[in-house]
Amino acid sequence: VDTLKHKIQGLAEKKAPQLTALRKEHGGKVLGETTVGQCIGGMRGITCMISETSLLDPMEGIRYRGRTLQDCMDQLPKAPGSKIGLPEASFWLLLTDEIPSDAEVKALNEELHKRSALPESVVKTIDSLPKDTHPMTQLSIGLLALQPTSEFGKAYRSGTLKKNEYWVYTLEDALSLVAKVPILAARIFRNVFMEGKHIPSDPSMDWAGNYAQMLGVSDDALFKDVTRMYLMLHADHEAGNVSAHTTHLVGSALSDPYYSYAAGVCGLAGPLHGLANQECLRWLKNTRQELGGKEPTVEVLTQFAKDTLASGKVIPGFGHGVLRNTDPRYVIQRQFAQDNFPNDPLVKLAEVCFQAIPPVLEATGKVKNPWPNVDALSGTCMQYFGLDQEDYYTVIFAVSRALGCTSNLVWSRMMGLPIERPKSVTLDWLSTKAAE
Ligand code: FAM
Repeated sequence: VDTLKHKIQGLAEKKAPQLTALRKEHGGKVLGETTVGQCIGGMRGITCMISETSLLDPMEGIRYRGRTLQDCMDQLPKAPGSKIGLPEASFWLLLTDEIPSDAEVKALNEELHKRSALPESVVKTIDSLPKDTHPMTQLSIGLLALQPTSEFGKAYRSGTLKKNEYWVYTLEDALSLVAKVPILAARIFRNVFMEGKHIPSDPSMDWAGNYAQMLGVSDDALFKDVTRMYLMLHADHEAGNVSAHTTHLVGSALSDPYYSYAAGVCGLAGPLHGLANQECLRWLKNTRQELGGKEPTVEVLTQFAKDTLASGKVIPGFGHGVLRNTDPRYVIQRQFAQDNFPNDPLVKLAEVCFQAIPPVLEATGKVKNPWPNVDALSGTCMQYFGLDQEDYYTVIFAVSRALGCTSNLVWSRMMGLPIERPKSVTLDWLSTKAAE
């Protein structure tokens, strides 16, 4: 942890003059105007937040500290025999702006294993939940049940915590939360879908490989790789999406990382955000069922897509609030599926969807991004290995997004970002303004 702290501290010292100059000399610089449409339309596109960990380009997709996801796949350390950049290595990158060495990732994994045990009280809370409680609800409850272990919370209550140390205690909680979230998530899976038969954590395994092993759905080494890929690709996506923004907002009140990320998980549970991967697999499986044994053709899928829109529903897995191109997270998952299981029926169906759905969405004239997003293939890859419990998919997303959300909390505290307080207005106020 000391190496990690030292690197974060060093990066902060390097960035400090830039932050000070922006605060002191450029505070009045206008970045753009806010329109009535943005006020009513979900603040879309309003430039008003800082996040150092990642930046989203509408055409190119996300960059983690300036690296594309393909850079991360190529450059991040990998597990033995694997081609996938490790997610815990991306966590190090998000925190330090450095690609970690194999030795640094090994040390990080050892540190995470040391912090991974769940307190008995948390195990009892999770095991007591009704089995039909949605896995995302269980995860959020589990994170709140962990809140009493918060180092930040304890230090803050002690009254001795100095402002320039907030980031240190936030990092402590970030490491412990990231260490525990796969263990918690695997316990929920085994409780709900495998009669509570648990697989122990394996300290010899990497973070994501251990999670895959604890889910216990497949001994295929590729399942560990698809989990590693999934957890690296979903880690961070700028700070304005619902889960990242919620975590950041709650953290801005100095609620500790457990409160903050439990709130972020509640946002991720929304059908228009993280739950879309579950909805997308459902849509594909329903479509396959209605097709009977018939080969999916572009024509047939075009009609299915039109029927979905006509029923007033969205087509999950397509579209995005910021992206205006095919999501690179989709492109990398698609390559993995084509390389490893191109003939899986749902993979083949998803391929036809990729051809059929964008033109249908484009034809509506209102969809700003008709292309597939991160959710269009994620469930399909997981079900190939037997993880076909759709209700669980967003939990896997949440395990990954803990990396980006908690590294952002560390940097928000490091930069001394204050409590967030945007202004709301009434319709009458807006109408008066509009009439000016
Ligand atoms: N299917 C049907 N209609 C869609 C659509 C889709 N995939 N994507 C956008 N639209 C509609 C949208 O509902 C809106 O219609 P109304 O004006 O009638 O309300 C119109 O097109 C304009 O929307 P937009 O500006 O293009 O998109 P938004 O920025 O409002 O919304 C999404 C972005 C992601 C919420 C939207 O594309 C959507 O609902 N997609 C389907 C659900 C999904 O896949 N969500 C996961 C997104 C993913 F990135 C994630 O966060 N995991």
